[in-house]
Amino acid sequence: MQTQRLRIAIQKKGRLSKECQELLKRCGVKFNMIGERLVVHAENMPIDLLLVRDDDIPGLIMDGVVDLGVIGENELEEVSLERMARGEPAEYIKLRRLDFGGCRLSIAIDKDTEYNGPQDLQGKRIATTYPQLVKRYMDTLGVSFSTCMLNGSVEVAPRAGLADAICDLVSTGATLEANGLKEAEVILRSKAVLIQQSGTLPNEKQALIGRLLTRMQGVIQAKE
Ligand code: PRT
Ligand code: ZN
Repeated sequence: MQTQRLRIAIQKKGRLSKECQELLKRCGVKFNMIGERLVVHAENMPIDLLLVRDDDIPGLIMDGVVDLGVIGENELEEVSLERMARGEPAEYIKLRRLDFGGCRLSIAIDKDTEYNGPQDLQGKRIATTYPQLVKRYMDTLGVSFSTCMLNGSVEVAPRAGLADAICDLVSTGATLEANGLKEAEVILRSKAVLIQQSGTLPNEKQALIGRLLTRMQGVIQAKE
């Protein structure tokens, strides 16, 4: 389905949504978020915003369904590895890193357990929502392990006896501390990024993306 309007997928509700909407507004895109709409039309530019779960954004870009998307690098890289493993298209163009959504993906263990390096993780079971990123990291270290896939409550897995360690997103570290865990390895430092589908877009769309990027540059620099 072709449309002349530029389609941008953003997170509907969550840690990236507020700052993402603010950034677009500062770039001069006028829109009104009302109700539970999936698509919101910009009032002053040929742009449609698609409000979705963040998990869906990489796939929408890689399948060429939307033109642009804003997504955390952690999610983007996990989906990309997952799709490559399945032989599905996993291409995208990273337009720019943004100044929000910062966090790290870390392996954490019981705070009272001594830790001397990755070898201490040998043969351990690691609970995570990011099995591909964990595997990539552990493979480069040559450390074998097993996973326990959890889409939520990852931090309680060791206490619940489901796993020996976890690999989850950390920002302040308060969640780890509250669960008696400590960071052992940082496997990825992530921020929100603006990505574009890898297909060739009509000239007008590409020109509009160019204008948005120029404005974004100004907006982000002004904040620094
Ligand atoms: O509903 P939807 O699927 O769209 O949202 P979601 O629940 O999957 O994602 P959401 O909104 O929680 O996070 C979206 C993105 O924000 C993530 O993919 C990251 O790129 C980024 N981000 C930045 C974070 C954090 N910081 C973060 N701290 N995502 C999650 N957390 C969680 C973490 O999982 C842990 O539970 O916060 C807790 C740790 O925080 P601290 O401060 O206690 O260390
Ligand atoms: Zn999600």
